Amino acid sequence: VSTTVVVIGAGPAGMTLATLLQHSGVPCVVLERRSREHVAQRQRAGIVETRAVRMFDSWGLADRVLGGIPYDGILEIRVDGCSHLVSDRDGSDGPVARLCPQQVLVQKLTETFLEGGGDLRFEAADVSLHDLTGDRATVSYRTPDGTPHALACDFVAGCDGDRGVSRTAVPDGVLTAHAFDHGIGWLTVLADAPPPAHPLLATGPHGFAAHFPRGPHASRYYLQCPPDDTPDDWPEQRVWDTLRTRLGDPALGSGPITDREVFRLRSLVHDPMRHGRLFLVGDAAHIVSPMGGKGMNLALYDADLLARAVRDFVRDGDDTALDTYSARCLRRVWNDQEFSHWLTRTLHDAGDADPFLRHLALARLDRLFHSPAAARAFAELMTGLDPSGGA
Ligand code: RFL
Repeated sequence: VSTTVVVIGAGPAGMTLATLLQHSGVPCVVLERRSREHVAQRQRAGIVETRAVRMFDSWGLADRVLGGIPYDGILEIRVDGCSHLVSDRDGSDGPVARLCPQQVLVQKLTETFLEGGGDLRFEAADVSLHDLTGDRATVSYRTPDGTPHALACDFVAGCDGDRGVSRTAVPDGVLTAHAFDHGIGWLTVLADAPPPAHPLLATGPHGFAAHFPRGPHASRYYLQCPPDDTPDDWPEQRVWDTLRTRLGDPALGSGPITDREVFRLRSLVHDPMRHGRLFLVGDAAHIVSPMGGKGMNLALYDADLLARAVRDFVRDGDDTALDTYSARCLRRVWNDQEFSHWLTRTLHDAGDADPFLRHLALARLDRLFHSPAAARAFAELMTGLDPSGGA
């Protein structure tokens, strides 16, 4: 059996790529390790940024795959209990960002792909990649009953996240991993509790906290904590008490907690994002710490570039965009890594860092709140649009 592209992973990267390939008339097969139900309820990101909305719009797919409501672009930053509003409005025309939880985007992409006759195989076990530098690659896997299968293809898209198999199929020494550990832990909590008026980031002497909308009656919260804490260190009452203190809001509404985990803030970039017929897409190639909300949005950007590159090759025999895929993606990845790192440092240093670093961070925030030029630069980074006009 053969196809043009085997897509490994049915998360945001894989389902965006598969849907765009289908839209371009390029045959593909998606292999996903987990069940459809499992993938459809995995909650992480909450905002599809302006650039990504315009990307789907350029394919005529924005209304089909993006539920949710337009995001008014306002972000609240609370410093020592004092509120400041910043905006992502950068003066450009076109559709704006949407409040669209990651699982809703994945569900809608999956529906769109399947309704279009797409070939999506859930619960594919033991996926492995072969002949990545040969004339044709092969991807083998097993169905849930253990039956082995193999798919020959022109290209493999590794959309299987940071812990997938695609990247491990690349021989040692081919990829360089640039890794950074911020030395910061975050407790993240999902709760059926009232969302904030605007996404909210708060910093102060008690540390960092954040509150994001995740639907009309749901919220995600973040609390800075020692990186080695476990969720058991954070019983419900401690979570709500600490949020009320750090957000400076004694009246903060609570609700049943539906998920709670602790993770380390880390950043990782693999360079290049290609090996022979294998292209790495999204988290399989790079991890961005969650501050700034870039991880999922970068995955969508990679998928768009790869879909266009494969389409050019299949339709016109033009491999230029395949050859420049990695460099074009990485330019955007480093830009967003820098934004995420800047915001992470600024909001944590403005909290409980040593006094010199604290004053530097407060000066950066003061500039953001009072300089139109600084606010404009921030808006540009939030929308994700490329001011140089590049894709
Ligand atoms: P995913 O979402 O990890 O999907 C990978 C898919 O591949 C499957 N898979 C395999 N399939 C077949 N064979 C194998 N061997 C396989 N191994 C894995 C998996 O089951 C899965 O279905 O990667 P993708 O598509 O690249 O998407 C990346 C995003 O999920 C990620 O960047 C974001 O969630 C990051 N992120 C956020 N991004 C934002 O843009 N804004 C946010 O507000 C935001 N919040 C977050 C986040 C990540 C978080 N975590 C994970 C720490 C909040 C949190 C808590």
